[in-house]
Amino acid sequence: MAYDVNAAPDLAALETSLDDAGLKNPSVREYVRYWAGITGAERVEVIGASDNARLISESLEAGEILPAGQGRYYARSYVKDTARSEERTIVATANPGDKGVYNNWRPASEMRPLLEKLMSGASAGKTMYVIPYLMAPPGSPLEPYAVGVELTDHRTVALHMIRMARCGVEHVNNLAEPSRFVRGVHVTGDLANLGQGTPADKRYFVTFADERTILHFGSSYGGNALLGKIAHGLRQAAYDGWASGEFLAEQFMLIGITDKQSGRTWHICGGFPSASGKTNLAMMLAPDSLGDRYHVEFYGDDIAWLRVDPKDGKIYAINPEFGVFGVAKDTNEETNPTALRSVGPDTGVLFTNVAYNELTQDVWWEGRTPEPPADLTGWRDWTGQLISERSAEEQDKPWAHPNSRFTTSLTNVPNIAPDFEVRTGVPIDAIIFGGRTRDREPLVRAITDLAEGVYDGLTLGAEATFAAEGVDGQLRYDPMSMRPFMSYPEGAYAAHWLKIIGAASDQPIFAHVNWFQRDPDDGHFLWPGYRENLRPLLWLLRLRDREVQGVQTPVGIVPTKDELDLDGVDIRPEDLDKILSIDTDRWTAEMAHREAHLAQFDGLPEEIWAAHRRVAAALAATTG
Ligand code: OXD
Ligand code: MN
Repeated sequence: MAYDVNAAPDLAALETSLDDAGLKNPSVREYVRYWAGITGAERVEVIGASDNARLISESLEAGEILPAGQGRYYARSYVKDTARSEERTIVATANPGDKGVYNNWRPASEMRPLLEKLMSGASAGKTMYVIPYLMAPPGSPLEPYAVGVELTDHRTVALHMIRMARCGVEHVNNLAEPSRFVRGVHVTGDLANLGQGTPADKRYFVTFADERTILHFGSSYGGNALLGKIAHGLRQAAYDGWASGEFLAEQFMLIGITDKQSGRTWHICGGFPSASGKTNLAMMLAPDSLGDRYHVEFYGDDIAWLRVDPKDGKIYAINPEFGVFGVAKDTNEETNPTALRSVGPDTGVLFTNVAYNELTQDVWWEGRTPEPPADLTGWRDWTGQLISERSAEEQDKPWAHPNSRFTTSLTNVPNIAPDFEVRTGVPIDAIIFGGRTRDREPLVRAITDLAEGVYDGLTLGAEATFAAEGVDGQLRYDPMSMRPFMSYPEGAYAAHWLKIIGAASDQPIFAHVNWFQRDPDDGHFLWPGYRENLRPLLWLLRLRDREVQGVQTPVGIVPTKDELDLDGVDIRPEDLDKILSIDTDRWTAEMAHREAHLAQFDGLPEEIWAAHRRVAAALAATTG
């Protein structure tokens, strides 16, 4: 193999640095030694949350980040390295039976040497940061699956990790099984020479799921480089949850809703394909007219792990993350005031690829305010170009990258749930799915049958946004919003869902929600959205508690007009009728697409096909 373990520059210095950091776990030390040898990093530094201030100073000094007001920071990524790359993301195992439709499976025996070769000597001259982390509230029953160590040769990535995960040697020093941790190696590579998006693309983002090893080469963008989040928190954890038979790991938000009158709190988790408002929903506040009675609490906006506690038969969810890696675009006082508070002074927030004013240290992104700042002095776009020097043709280009981000810790979120770190997680009352769809999908339809709920998740999708993504009017299916993160075959995934949720004696209610129906003539949104989205959720919880009945339709139960609390909502009566009704013709057309979509998946459980046939038959019965 093209590496020499002894090439690590100074093995004695490496041992001293591990000793000084108090890193005692012998398996972690062995792992660090091995990869220091392969990557040829000049030095090794073990870091944790307590190193944040020092790393910030060093990064500012080196010009890797810039100050963005008091206790806020800003970084640009390389121009061709601004998003997750799904086509370069692979799940590799020893078992060809692990191949699914979406997981881009490859044999581990092929990928491992390839990655080791790419990483060989690729961190020469750099520091390799060793970041032990925990993707769970401390003491969680799922902790054995949550321990990891990321090695990264990029200091800004280390700063992101400190915000997004619980980091420090304490998470690996006293493991019952010292070798049981996820091994994640991130090597940035020579970004200017990786052929991103060309046939000669050299980037590889590989999860070796059966080895619990993640090797990512060729990016320093968060979604590819923060290995605790997506690669471990979703792909690896989904595989672990399936292999152990113990839990589900899903790209889900998680919230609590408290009725201040009764003191009761409900918890809802759910999946939404990207650009369907998941972060806004997770950070939602109660509308003014309901604020005296209800309080919405934030647990997480992107990942939930779900297990059943045999003691009480309830499903419990944790957010394994410690931060929010949110999309900046369109975040403003109306869409998400909570997010704005979470990135205020002294939050330590790290902005990526937004527009930056080098004189005032202000940041801006499209949708932050209706118009960009009028005075262009000092403003640079996300690529670093002065806005004032843009040519006539460049005038319309966005100032911020559409995928520009803010990275902030959960503790900065003003409505963070007081028990967000509770060991057990929180009991789940409802599981919801929702995509951005301009017609057909009503405001909310509730599903009380497990197989129909799972079927609904598997047929989740959002409308194609542009030609490349699909056919107009047809959904781009994104099962459970996990399409980019699926790590094992979809048929087995559906069976695992039925098994895990089926084991709960206290079943959650399922629902499909849609805030995005539009008037076909003038395009206006039929439902005001944002904070008002609490209303259909309250209806759903009342349905679960049998306080309302709703109306049974072929595709679920929808609220009657009277059951929805609409006090203070500005909505036209005809729009309300529309979002509470079922368009049978459009639904019937959709069923054919669903059938083709599900037929791709080998071994889909018969319960799911039966659910599909039940819905189809119910629709046929109403059309007569
Ligand atoms: C994503 C993210 O890419 O959460 O889904 O960043
Ligand atoms: Mn996500």
